[in-house]
Amino acid sequence: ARATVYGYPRQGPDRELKKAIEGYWKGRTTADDLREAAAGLRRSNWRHLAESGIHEVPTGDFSYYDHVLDTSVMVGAVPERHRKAVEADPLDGYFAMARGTQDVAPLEMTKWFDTNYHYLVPELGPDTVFRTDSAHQVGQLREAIALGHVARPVLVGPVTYLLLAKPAPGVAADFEPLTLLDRLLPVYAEVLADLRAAGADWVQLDEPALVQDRTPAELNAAARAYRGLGALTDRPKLLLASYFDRLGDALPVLAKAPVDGLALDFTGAAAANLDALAAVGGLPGKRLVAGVVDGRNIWVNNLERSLGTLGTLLGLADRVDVSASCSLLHVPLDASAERDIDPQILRWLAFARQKTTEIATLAEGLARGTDTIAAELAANRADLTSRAASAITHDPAVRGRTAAVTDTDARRSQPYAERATAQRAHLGLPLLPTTTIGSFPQTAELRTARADLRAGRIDVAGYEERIRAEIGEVISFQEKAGIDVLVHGEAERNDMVQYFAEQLTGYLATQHGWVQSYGTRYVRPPILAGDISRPEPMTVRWTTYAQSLTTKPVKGMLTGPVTMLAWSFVRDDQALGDTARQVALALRDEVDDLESAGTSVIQVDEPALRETLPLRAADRPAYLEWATEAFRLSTSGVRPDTQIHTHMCYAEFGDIVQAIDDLDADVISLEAARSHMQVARELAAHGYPREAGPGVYDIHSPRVPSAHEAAELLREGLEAIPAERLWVNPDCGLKTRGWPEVRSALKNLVTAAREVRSGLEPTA
Ligand code: THG
Ligand code: ZN
Repeated sequence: ARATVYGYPRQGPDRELKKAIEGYWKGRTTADDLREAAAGLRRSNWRHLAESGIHEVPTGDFSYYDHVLDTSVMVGAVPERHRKAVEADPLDGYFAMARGTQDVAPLEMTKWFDTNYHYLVPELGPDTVFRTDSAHQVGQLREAIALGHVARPVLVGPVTYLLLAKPAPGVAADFEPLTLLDRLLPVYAEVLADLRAAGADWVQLDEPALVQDRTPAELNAAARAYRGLGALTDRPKLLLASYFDRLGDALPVLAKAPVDGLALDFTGAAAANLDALAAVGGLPGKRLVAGVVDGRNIWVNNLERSLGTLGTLLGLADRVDVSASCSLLHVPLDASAERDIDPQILRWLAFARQKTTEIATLAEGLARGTDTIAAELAANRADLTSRAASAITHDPAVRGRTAAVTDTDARRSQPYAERATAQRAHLGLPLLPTTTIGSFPQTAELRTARADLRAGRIDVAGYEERIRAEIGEVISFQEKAGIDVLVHGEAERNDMVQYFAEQLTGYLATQHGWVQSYGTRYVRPPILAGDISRPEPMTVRWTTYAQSLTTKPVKGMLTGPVTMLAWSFVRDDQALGDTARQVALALRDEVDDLESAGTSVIQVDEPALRETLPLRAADRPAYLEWATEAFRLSTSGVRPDTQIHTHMCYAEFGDIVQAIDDLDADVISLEAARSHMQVARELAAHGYPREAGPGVYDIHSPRVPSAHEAAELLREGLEAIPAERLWVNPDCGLKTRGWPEVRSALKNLVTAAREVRSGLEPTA
């Protein structure tokens, strides 16, 4: 058995790649500097892989920005608007496709399946002419071979590539990119021939799109694609890979394809691939790469269980190799770099480097017998036992409390209509009340203050003084601007998930656990390691300080339980719904404390509610059930006259309107400016009964909307939502914007609200 992986974190131990690329963008370094830095990172990644016992290393997975964008370049799918830039300079043209320029918009970006990685969406149409450019793939392969590695190029497969694409601008919205398959396959055939000529024995084609619900026509297209590629004579051996879920109906199709091997995920729900593979009679005469080490979580593998799976698989294929379930792109690089995590807990964690060692150990055990890895198995058993028996993962107080939760706990004490009356009387807001989503610009001074605190240049008291000063400015600006429901501005928070994770028991933050979100942007997802509790209030101090400065209501601001899970690494030893419930109860205490401290409006954001939706429709109702329950559990402990807000962004919400309704929040603010209030019409069509603030200021752009423009959007909103239930707010938080834009935009927004208000008949 051999050990392999499909991809590796690109950034380097100290995010050297981010620095190299951003330095090039700023004109501080040359293209050659960038190429050299990138080659150095690849060289060191391959060496690490080989030294930890990986026999076959991946190539082509390394990217300056995104591997789907690399695939678009490989097949010549450059949008018309970027062609000039690409012809003038391929590297700058590549970055123009990724980020846009002064004159042209970038490709759209969206989530890579249900991970937190974002890819650039290919734009295709009936006139797309594909053209082969195998330089990226061939270049990396040659480098690895020259360094003495056994290398396997990894490519996005043609079916997944087309299924991830969307119609180019100007192309009919119902155009199906998959209809281009027969034109695309010859390009893949040329790339395969080029890779073989460059020395590839095997090439991996990734088809994760086949783990989603697929129509018979789409499955037929996949079958046709691999019949075609399999029939080529001038080609390397083909390894057809899938991951992120079980294959379902696609498994028999792939098992029959005339390729030389399959790479299958056997972790989590994808463990169902095992029985499905047995049911089709296995893969006689073929290679099976078994993804038994979870490539998306950060927990040590259960080596004995994996060996059991591998043993079963030995009877089902000609040859069985060992891998992670998917590319290691989705986990941080190295747990041993963490200095602030309790050493006992650190032993439970496996980042990319630790996972490659696990894979190598499993391959060794499979090839030479488990005696050869007896020491590793004993250590692994001890780590698993320590985790299972730990007081951190089993807090009786938390367990007792979650077990005692009843349906009543997750329901407000009064129906919405009665709450709305009480809230109107309590808050006394005008028609079309104005508010913001929560954050105000994160200024250079705030970042400096945080850096000063970390470096010990200022103490906690000095830091908090700076935060209070900022809150004072934010409150005073909002009062002058005439906003009705104020916020404190979140000066004290960097990343909101990290901010709460740092204050909750059972949650770990990392120092170096960076994971690529998109391009050169990274996040450090915290780790839900144990049972979650809240030792003391987290936000009350800042909210009450802000409230002490004004007579207008100040909104309390929290991140909801579903988003806390979605943007963290979650436990694999209990159901997600159980973890969500623990987080929900901790947040519920915070909500109740805010209310007791005099906060009448409390917002609990759930921007990730839509993005965590399971890949397969059959799994969605159960998810939405626990997700909406967790939200209600966190917000239902308040009085009827306390107003609960929520906020969502980054997605289209048409298909989860029922779930939004089930949250039973009194007010929801949503991203809507770019889509001209589309979401307001979707809420109206559903009969959404509560208050809503579809955004009238697109904060993802530096453009400041005029008062007239905002008023036009408001009037569009009024066609769907009656004035008594319509709020006026931006699309999202303002932390990424600059103060000058924010000042003008919010003034215009208030002017628009007043203008539209004055044209309405007084109602109440
Ligand atoms: N927090 C967390 N996860 C997230 C988001 C978040 N996942 C989804 C979405 N939001 C991702 N969006 C971004 C936006 C900006 C950045 C990263 C992800 C970003 N990162 C800084 C960088 O790479 O330079 C580093 C930020 C830091 O220092 O913490 O700009 O909001 N958890
Ligand atoms: Zn938002």
